[in-house]
This record gives sequence, C-alpha cells and structure tokens, in this order.
Amino acid sequence: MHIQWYPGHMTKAMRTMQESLKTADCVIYVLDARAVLSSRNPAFDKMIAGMPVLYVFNKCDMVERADLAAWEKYYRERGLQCVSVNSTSGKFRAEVISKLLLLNKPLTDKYKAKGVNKTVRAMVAGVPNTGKSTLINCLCAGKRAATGNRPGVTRGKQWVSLSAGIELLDTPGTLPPAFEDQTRAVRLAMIGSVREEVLDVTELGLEAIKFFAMRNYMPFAARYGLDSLSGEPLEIMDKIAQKRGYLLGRDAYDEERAARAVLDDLRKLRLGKVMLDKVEEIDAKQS
Ligand SMILES: Nc1nc2c(ncn2[C@@H]2O[C@H](COP(=O)(O)OP(=O)(O)OP(=O)(O)O)[C@@H](O)[C@H]2O)c(=O)[nH]1
Ligand SMILES: [Mg+2]
Repeated sequence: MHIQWYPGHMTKAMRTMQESLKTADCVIYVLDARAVLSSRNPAFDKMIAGMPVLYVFNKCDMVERADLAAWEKYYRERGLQCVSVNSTSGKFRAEVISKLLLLNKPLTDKYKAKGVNKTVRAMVAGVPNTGKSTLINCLCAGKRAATGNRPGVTRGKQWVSLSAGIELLDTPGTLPPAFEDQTRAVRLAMIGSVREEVLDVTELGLEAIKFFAMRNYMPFAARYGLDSLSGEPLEIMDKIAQKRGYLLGRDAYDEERAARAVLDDLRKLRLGKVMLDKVEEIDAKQS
C-alpha cells in the first residue's frame, strides 16, 4: 500500500504555524504514545529547531507503562523534555504545567529580573488526532477547544489563556509533506491520524495484520480464534472473515469488513495495549 496525502489546507496550515511560531515562546509537541516515532513530523521538527520543546506522549493509557518508559528514557538521555499524559484525565494537569513552566524558566527569570511577569506562550502542535485539543481542555480544566476522534477537527487558530501565566495556541494537525517512510505512514493510519477517505481500508487492514504477524503478537491470534499468525496476511484476513461469518455471497470473504474489525479492535484496545513504535527499532535502523 502507498499512502500519499497532502491536501492544500495542510500547506496552508504549515504556513500559518510558521507565522504563529514567531509569537510563541515554546512548543508543546503532542505525540501519540502508541507511535512516538511515527507521529513526529520531520518538516515541523525543522521548523521548531532551537526552540524549547515539551514533548507530550499523549494517550499514555493506550500503551503499557514499561513500553513508554523506554521512550521517556530515550528522550531524557538526549536532553529532551518529555511527559507521558492521558489528556482525558485531569490527573496529569499539574505535572504538565510544572514541566512547561520549568522549560520556560530561563525566559521568565530574565523578565523577572526586569520586574516583568512574562506570560508563557506555547504552541500546541502535532499530527492529526493525537489529542492536542483534548490536552488544552485538560490543562484549562474545562471544555474550550473542539475535539473529536477523527483527524482534522481543529482548523483555525485558537489561543487559550491559562490562569497559571500560560497561553496556549491550538493548531490543526499536520502531516509530513510526503510520506517517504511508508512504515511511518501506515502506523499513522493505524492510529487514525490519516483521513479514511484517502485510504484503502482493506489494504490498511492487511498492513495491520502484517504488523501483528511480524511481532508474532498472540493476543491478536487469540481474539480471532487463530492457531498461529503464519501465512500470508490475506490468508489471515480471510480466516478472520470466515470465523466471523463476514461473507460476500456464497464463497467470497468480505475482506473490507474484516479489515474494519481489525482496525476498530486495535483502536479500541480490544487487542490489548499495543505499542506500535519501539525504541529498539531505531537502534536496529541505526546499527
Ligand atoms: N484514550 C485517550 N484518548 C484521548 C486522549 N487524548 C485525546 N484522546 C481522544 O483522541 C481523539 C482526538 O482528540 P483531539 O483532541 O480532537 O485531537 P487533535 O490532536 O486536536 O486532533 P486534530 O485537531 O484533528 O488534529 C478524541 O476522541 C479524544 O477523546 C488520551 O490521552 N487518551
Ligand atoms: Mg484539535
């Protein structure tokens, strides 16, 4: 499968972000905890080079604690500030705010020396559907920014004031200009950051099956009553369709329906807490 998606509004969004960055002191970079690597946008990384960044591993409730701890260690060893968050819970609010203030301390101290209380302006950015607006609502302890479980909910610009001397700018999710790395593209699609209209759902389902087979992830086999994950992805998909009774006519399988079931199960945690990007994969690539 080859995912290629870069609609006009994305170019515009990137340009708007470049403009907004001029008035921002720092960036809150919201990554999906399931895909810490794939949800980085290299074009955006370039844009924010040199700025203070707080990396938020959001949706931490969707992965195992130990898997995410490996990413936290990886980031911290590189001197990067990160925090794991479940934005749908208020529990993480204080930690994020204190990390944000700490990140900006050199700046606020400089102003304080001149007798000025500087408001910290943070731009909240990330690929679509990572939970940027939900995080803002969580930090503001109230519903202010529009959210929804599909990519592309936030379109315009929205600055939100926090009582703690912080202002947040919500931005629309932006994808890398071209998906050079198809593994990354597939994983973004698996977590729901790519609009379904531009995807072949059956193909994506096959990619998901390929992923689980590669990991030999037995909870996947268990969910669909399969003995093993060996064989071609299409054979596995047909077995799932057969077990579920997803048929088209008398002897054809409804592969799209099987694909939808797999993707839905993955996104709703019915396959367990699946970490798509593992730190070891970077090491493997580099060695
Ligand atoms: N489980 C879980 N779900 C979350 C979390 N944060 C956000 N969500 C859900 O993820 C979906 C997307 O959230 P949004 O806040 O709209 O995401 P966004 O990044 O603003 O999306 P765009 O504006 O489309 O780029 C919603 O269904 C949220 O409820 C989290 O920490 N854990
Ligand atoms: Mg949003």
